[in-house]
Amino acid sequence: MPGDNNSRVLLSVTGIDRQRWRDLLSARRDVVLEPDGETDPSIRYAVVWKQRPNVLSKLPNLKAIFSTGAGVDHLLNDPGLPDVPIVRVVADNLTRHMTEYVAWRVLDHHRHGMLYRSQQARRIWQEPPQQQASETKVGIMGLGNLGRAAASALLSLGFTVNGWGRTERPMEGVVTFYGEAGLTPFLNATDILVVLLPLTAATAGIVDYELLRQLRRDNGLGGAVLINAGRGKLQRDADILRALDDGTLKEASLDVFETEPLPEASPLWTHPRVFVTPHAAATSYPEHLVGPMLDQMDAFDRGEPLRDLVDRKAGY
Ligand code: NDP
Ligand code: OXD
Repeated sequence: MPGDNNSRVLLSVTGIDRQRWRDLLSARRDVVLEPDGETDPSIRYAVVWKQRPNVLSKLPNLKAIFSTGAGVDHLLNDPGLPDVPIVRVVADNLTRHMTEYVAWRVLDHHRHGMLYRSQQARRIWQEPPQQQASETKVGIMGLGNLGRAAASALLSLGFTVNGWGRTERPMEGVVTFYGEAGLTPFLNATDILVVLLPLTAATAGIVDYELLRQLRRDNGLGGAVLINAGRGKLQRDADILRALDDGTLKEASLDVFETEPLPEASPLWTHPRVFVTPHAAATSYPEHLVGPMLDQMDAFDRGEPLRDLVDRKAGY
């Protein structure tokens, strides 16, 4: 509670609206932006996004860390990360936004949106053949919280959906593939690849030319499509450009990039068959997230277990 200096919350965030997070957290806890002195025993919880390196290492009474986002790659790379539980965001409104983004981009590629926009610019009245949703095979890499929600929306639109994960977690209506052995058959059965993986040691750079080459190109869409809303460092931007230019890929929708913001000089900005959004597929809004975060802190203080914990060994 505000005023109780023994349960302060450290807020260490960059690139998001720190003031909004601070105002909302302050309603129920004392919030500090910097630890006091060399070691600060008053801080019990930390709320972080791309935190200052080592800021978490000198908090002897820290009980848990809360990421303001679903992905925790920004956190796990911190050399001074203490050995306390890490909670990530699993929230309905964020999941719904991601589902909207995936459904929007899949439908746009399936319904030839890029072609129609370029035809409109040239006043061309021409209709390409349109296949049924069931004939378009969407493959979701990362069948976790976000991947599963996107899969069920796509199933309800009639698409054929494949999923790829690390461990066996079947889903009704989805053809599932797992691990290294399942990757090639998954890609070979996929027209539109949707990447919703976390960035870990095992997934960094996974979306390279070799992977894109394995997608189904000989299909009713006129080629393979990539949609990445996971993390930019999962992909090789240069390999995507090469694949687009030699016909390995027909089109791409990219929300994330190797370097963010996407550098002005990147050819991805102006490529006629690339749709760019600025890491905006599913933004974390503090108005939706702070209440449940504070409730979890209160519950943990009462001895109840934390939810949505990160598995540090797996890296997500
Ligand atoms: P989850 O942890 O719920 O799901 C991750 C999925 O990836 C799981 O299916 C997991 O497999 C799978 N996976 C992890 N490592 C591997 C691997 N080595 N090989 C195969 N599959 C693997 O995460 P969320 O669905 O909540 O979020 C996914 C990612 O989306 C986040 O980590 C974040 O990077 C990104 N994101 C992007 C946003 C944006 O605005 N662009 C917004 C929010 C999130 P298994 O099922 O076996 O565990
Ligand atoms: C997230 C993000 O991980 O916004 O939540 O990318």
